[in-house]
Amino acid sequence: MRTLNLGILAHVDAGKTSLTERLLYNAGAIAAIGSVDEGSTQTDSLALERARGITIKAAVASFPVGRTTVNLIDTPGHPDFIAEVERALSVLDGAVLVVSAVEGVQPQTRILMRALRRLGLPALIFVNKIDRGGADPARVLRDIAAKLTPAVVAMGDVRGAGTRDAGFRRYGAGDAGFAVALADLLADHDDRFLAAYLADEATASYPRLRAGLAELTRSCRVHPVFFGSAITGAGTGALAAGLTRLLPAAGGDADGPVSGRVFKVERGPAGEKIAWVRMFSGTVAVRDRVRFGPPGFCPSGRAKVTAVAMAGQAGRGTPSAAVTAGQIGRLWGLAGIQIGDQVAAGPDPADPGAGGPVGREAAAGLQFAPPALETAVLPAQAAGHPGGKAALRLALAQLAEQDPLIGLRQDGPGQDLMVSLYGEVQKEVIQATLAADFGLDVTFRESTVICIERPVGAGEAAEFIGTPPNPFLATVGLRVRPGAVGSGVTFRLGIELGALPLAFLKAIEETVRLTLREGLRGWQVTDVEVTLTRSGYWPRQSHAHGTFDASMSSTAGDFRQLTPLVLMAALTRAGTRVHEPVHRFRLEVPAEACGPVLPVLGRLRAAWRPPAADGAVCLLDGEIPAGEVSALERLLPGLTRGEGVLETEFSHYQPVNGGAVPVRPRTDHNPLHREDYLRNLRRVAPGRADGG
Ligand SMILES: Nc1nc2c(ncn2[C@@H]2O[C@H](COP(=O)(O)OP(=O)(O)OP(=O)(O)O)[C@@H](O)[C@H]2O)c(=O)[nH]1
Ligand SMILES: [Mg+2]
Repeated sequence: MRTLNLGILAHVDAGKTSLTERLLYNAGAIAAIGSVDEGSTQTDSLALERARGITIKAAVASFPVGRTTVNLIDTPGHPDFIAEVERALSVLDGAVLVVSAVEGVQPQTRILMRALRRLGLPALIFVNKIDRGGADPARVLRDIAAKLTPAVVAMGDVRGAGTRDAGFRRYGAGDAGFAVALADLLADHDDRFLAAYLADEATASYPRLRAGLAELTRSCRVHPVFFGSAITGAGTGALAAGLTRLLPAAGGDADGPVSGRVFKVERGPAGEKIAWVRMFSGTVAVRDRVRFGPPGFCPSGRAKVTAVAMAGQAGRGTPSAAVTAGQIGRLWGLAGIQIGDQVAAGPDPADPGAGGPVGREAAAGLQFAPPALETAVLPAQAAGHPGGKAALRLALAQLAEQDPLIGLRQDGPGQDLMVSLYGEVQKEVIQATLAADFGLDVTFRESTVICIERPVGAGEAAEFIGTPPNPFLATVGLRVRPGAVGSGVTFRLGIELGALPLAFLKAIEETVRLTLREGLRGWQVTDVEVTLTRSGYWPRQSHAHGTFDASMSSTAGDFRQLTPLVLMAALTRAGTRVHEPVHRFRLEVPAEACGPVLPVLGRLRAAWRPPAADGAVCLLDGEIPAGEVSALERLLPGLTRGEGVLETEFSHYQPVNGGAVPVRPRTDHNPLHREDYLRNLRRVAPGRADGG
């Protein structure tokens, strides 16, 4: 059997979950078809999803199509849950992008299509809801070509659009128009075909054209468009056939080195951790020992797999089960594993980065913007229950396992529990989940925007072993300078590899990354290059007849403690500037509302291009600080009698206040400023300060 790991992506409510249910039913994987509206589908299985009728978590369902097992990942469409899509994208072979035949291309559709094309991920487009009143397949096809990509081809036509009897007819060899469209497409993308075709039109036999289309689809150069209805089932058979004919199957060597990627973590009935893994190479079986950790990092954990089940299998699977290259499976027994981790086996590689990240992230970093908001989660009954906060911290830590982007941390004078957010709906989901699963009542502070710090210039610092006041048995020198925009944190070696034991090197790099989570003003420092310029240690040694003596031998702990001090000193010399996220926006308002809207945009610090009139509609596009978007969303209905349509998407970071005015620090618990530097050295390790 071949395997196809398929994502279903779309704007909220386009019909992903309904389509998933229909495909499962068509394939005989379920006996009765469930409904989103009745809360009975396979993939919206959480109580909250059923109650609200929206997808919150990505869910996997499997079904056969001919000789292919399709592992389908149904993703949420609401932008607050984009992190779920992000994680799914890294394990897919192909995707179906669903577009509503009534609403057409929507803001999230464009964002998703851009991500698919950036990743080179092959995708079919399914125009759903042809049975609904107002469905206009021809208009939506034009919309797709204009707003998503011109490289599309309709795979059939629709009869009776907008009625319960709407049907889809697949084009075949007899449809001359289809053959011409395919020949044009191939000629556009394939010079050899064009030359042969010009010499002799008979080259374009129908099988040749179909084979050419499959090739262009697999290489993500063309997106075939199907039409249908998840509710009536129209067109869904043709789509299923298209999945196996047009999308590539999963590859990978089952006997190769073990390499997999965790894209979902959940808890079983007894609270046990279950990791969903996509295997890219090798095989993992029950009782295998595996190691795991973030991509490109040294492993953060090692454990024995206690049970394995295939994606479509119920329960824990059979004891002999294994998951192998190309497949998706569930692994039990890996207590410390996290979403995004890479799974490997065998001895540690000499170079922690060896092998590199697997999955689509290997080709490109994060596809979507990180959360732009943060808020404090407060236990509602904190006053009466001193244990309330501890219980809340535990519960939030469990939520963070399943969604690391919430970035749980403690902050501020009251050590509030802080989480990062995409939006207000995510807040409601966190609140409802804490109540239902943990019996915890919480409230939130008002969300505020998350900024970043970027270094302004270069700065260096060093501390030497055995040289007071350095109390640690370690020499660390670091240079900080600005990195390219979007490059994150780059760690470089300015010393010879081998000059320092690998464990110490790892300790320094990990500590550098950890320390940069809070810069001089408390925000994450990013787009920064950190170079290790000096290093030194005392080898393991003992007194004459004694055992290992920590007072004369360097340990990784020495490097972990010294690195933040040196790094913050270097960063202080470099200086940092606080940047806030900025969104691109596109606003459609009735022409007469344009006048009143502009001053409001100005107050919200937006910048825009001259408005364009399109009949009775005024189109505005420009940029607005992310922190002002929710205010605009609140004001818009009143300004436009409910007719304004706003699309926003992360664009870039800009210096707060143009960089002119110093920004209030985010927290007050980053004490490592230059004047405190030496004082801190003594304070952090008083025991060592004299003895070292
Ligand atoms: N008439 C009609 N309604 C549909 C069709 N597909 C979905 N719906 C309805 O559209 C609504 C949303 O469907 P879902 O399947 O939940 O959409 P989704 O894309 O999974 O939504 P999210 O996961 O929340 O983004 C439901 O009320 C469905 O019954 C269709 O083909 N025709
Ligand atoms: Mg859904």
